[in-house]
Amino acid sequence: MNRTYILKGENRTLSTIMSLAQDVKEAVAEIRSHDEVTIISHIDADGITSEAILSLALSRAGIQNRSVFIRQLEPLTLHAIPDDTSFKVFSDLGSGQQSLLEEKGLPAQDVIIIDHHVSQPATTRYVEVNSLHHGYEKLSAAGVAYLVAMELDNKNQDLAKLAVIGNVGDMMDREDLCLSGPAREILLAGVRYGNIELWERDLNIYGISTRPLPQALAYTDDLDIPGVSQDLLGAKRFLERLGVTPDERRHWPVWQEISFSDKQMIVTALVEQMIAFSKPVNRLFADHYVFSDEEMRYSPLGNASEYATLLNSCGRWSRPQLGDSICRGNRGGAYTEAYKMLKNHRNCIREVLQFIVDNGVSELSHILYLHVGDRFPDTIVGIGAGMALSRLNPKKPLLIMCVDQMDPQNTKVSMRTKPDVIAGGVNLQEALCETAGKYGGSGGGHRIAAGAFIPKTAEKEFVYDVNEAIRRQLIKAGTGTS
Ligand SMILES: [Mn+2]
Repeated sequence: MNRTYILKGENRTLSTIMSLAQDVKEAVAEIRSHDEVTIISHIDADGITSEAILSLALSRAGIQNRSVFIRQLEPLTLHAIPDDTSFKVFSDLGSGQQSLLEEKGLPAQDVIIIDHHVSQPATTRYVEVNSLHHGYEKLSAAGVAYLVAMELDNKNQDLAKLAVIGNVGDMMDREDLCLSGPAREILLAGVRYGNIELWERDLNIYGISTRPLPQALAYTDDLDIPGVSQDLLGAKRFLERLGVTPDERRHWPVWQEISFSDKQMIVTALVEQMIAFSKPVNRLFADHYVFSDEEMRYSPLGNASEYATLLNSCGRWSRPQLGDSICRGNRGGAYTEAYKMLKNHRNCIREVLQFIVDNGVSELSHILYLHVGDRFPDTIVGIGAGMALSRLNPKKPLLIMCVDQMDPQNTKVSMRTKPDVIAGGVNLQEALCETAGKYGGSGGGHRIAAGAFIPKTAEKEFVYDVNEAIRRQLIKAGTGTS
């Protein structure tokens, strides 16, 4: 709850992470032997930061490189991978689609995959540097990319900031409310370098740099504060009672500019309020990663989670290069453009969320589901689903379907759930992959958030089968009933 620069764990270094370090070392030796590299990366915040880290590190090492961003590695996007002699580095994608790389005719010696998604090996044995293979579930592709960059040259420590943004963008901090394991080591490297401030055990709200405090308090999904959560007027009254008020232009302060003593007062009042209503306070505190090197006030670049949202909005709206340009330090025109994307993105997510809340979801024994048709771009439906979770039955994963814009004969499926559901034995990635495969579709992702494409005609049975798959998972884990 203070601006602390915690350096605990200083005695542990990245080199203690032996097996992963070995893979990184071998990958870097391979990369070094090529003088022309193509980076193929994903369009979300983790993909964009991974690409920026790799590209900057390669350029600094004098290795010529170019980048290609793709929405998803699938048969339709394979053509984006250039048919040239350059060495191909896949980042934040590739592990789960190795058979496609094989189909594309890429030989094993021309490829390295830097990823953290579940691996689906093909006959061709591609080299992967994948954090999951070493038991790190909370290290995203940008984290692995940073390890690669540091192995190339330990002067790349400034890039830890981008790695933190990528990890936060992929929610690696959400379960524990802080980055942990190697991702935390990377964070601490950035703190030592000096472009990251660690605000430990601060208030767990989203939007500390740009969101007026009443909004931030009322609409943070993670919290359930009686009289404040989901109640903007209530949040304003709560703050006013404490003497925290808008200025003469009726602008409320943002959390980042509140004084330490006011922060303490607000947090104390929140704790009292929650305890009075017997609400658990275990998710009231979270670490924030603040970027004091960003000079603009009220800028979404001021902290890792808002920075990640800005990058996501560039990617989701087909401008990943714009996000990349921001990561490389460009501001000015690039920033103005990216900020416009962010505004648009936020409005659209709000609409998805409102649609879900207004229309309600259907409920099966083990999941909730909804079809949103073609109302929203399929790239943001999953984000809306994640945000809707806290307003629905938190015990059941949410499955949302929408029309696949690339091919309306297909349906895009997004599933999201909460950490305690995962702790109970649920694995969305497994459930979707296995069920989609049955209908000739494909899936991928993580235990807590996953997606799939299926033929439109299979929708109805698919939903029931996923419900079954989740039921089986719970039984297997001994936490479910038949
Ligand atoms: Mn990722």
